[in-house]
Amino acid sequence: MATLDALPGPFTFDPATTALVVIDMQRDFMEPGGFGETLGNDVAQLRRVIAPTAALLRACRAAGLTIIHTREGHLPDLSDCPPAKLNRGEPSQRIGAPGPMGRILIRGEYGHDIIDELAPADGEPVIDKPGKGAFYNTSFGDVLAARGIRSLVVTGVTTEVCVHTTVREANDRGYECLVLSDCVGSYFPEFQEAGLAMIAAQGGIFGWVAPSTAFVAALQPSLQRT
Ligand code: TIU
Repeated sequence: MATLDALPGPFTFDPATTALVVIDMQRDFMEPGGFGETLGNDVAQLRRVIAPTAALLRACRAAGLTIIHTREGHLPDLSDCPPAKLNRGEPSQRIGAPGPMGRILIRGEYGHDIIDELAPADGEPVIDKPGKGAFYNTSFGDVLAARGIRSLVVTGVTTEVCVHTTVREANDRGYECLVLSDCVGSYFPEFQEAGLAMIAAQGGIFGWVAPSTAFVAALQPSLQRT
């Protein structure tokens, strides 16, 4: 077992039953011309997440930790996109419309894939999800169960949308979730702060929060064993 200082208190985990989850680090959210920008967001807000997450991935791969990536997106015929999602708001381009990185938020398009800096390694599962949460209409729960995973170390974008939805879904299913504060990002600084505070408030109502350096330091003993 390993332990690190976190909010609201120490987070204890067994690396053998812990997975790093990297949520939706896709060009559609991170790069100009994608889904995030069509919603009116400044995608530059998310860039600071890339370097610490790349370092975290290196450490987790060296430690042999289970690593799972997710991508939000829809089938080319949009049959898995509810009208409530497709028609909401006044985006500059709707889901499925042609953009500079291919059709917006559509599986198989260049914009839908994960950014080069955080590309999945061979053998790391990539969960395609139609919603904000990683469990809804996906194999995520089965993948976790098959590997005996009990704890999730959660990273990715955006803090208050797909990260929060996934942590809430995971918490209700009995997983212990540690959210790494420097490896999650929001288009809104105030939502980043509130989103992290909401995880750890009330004695850890959804989970724990810590910087990635604290988690990597706690992994070091398992690195030395390998
Ligand atoms: N819009 C926004 O902040 N996020 C999303 O739509 N999806 C994810 O968070 N991945």
